[in-house]
Amino acid sequence: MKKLDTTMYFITDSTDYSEKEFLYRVEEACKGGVTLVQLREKERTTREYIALAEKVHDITKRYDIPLIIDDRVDVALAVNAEGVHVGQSDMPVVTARKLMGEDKIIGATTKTVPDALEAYEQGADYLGVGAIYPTTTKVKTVLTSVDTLKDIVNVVPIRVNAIGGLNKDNIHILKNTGIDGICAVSSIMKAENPCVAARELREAFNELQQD
Ligand code: TZP
Ligand code: MG
Repeated sequence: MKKLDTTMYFITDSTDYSEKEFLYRVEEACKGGVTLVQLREKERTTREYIALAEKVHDITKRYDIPLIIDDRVDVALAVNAEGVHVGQSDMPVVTARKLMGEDKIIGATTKTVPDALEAYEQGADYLGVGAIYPTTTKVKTVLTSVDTLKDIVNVVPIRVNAIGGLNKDNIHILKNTGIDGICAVSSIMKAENPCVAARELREAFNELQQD
């Protein structure tokens, strides 16, 4: 069985950090209880992406947290990461599944019900849906309404996470949407203390799920 808990899905952004500071922040987030880590690199060469992925994987393995590589099946395979995440302009889920095998985690970004259904049918294990709020992270995205998020949750049997501008003070908008977890970049990555930020965000989400 694949280990997959998307409750507190931390997506990295190494922009503006030295490698040492970046790896420190990733480890602090792991200590704070994130359940999944995605390495997201847009500017690095393949060689640099692999080198960094190996270092991040060394950390996540120590905390028994699956590592997902953004966009790149080759990099995921090269470092034996636990999974890959593909967007609408990346490799199709069905192709990623073929290359990665049944045991790896495959996630997809979807913003509409038809895209969500297609990703599910092609073998995705989870979906990321958003941006729910405007984001300061470098990404080509448009806002997705909470109603669309709910529609997606209702049509696919796989895990659905919300993404985009989420922090502990604004996730109340996700109450009763039926989502399985939240994805966050800045609110953990750029926090003064990523360990505390991860813990507080996870707790805020857990509370939202309870009452
Ligand atoms: N996809 C949709 S929004 C987003 C991605 C990768 C970025 C989310 O970053 P942040 O900093 O949590 O808003
Ligand atoms: Mg992508």
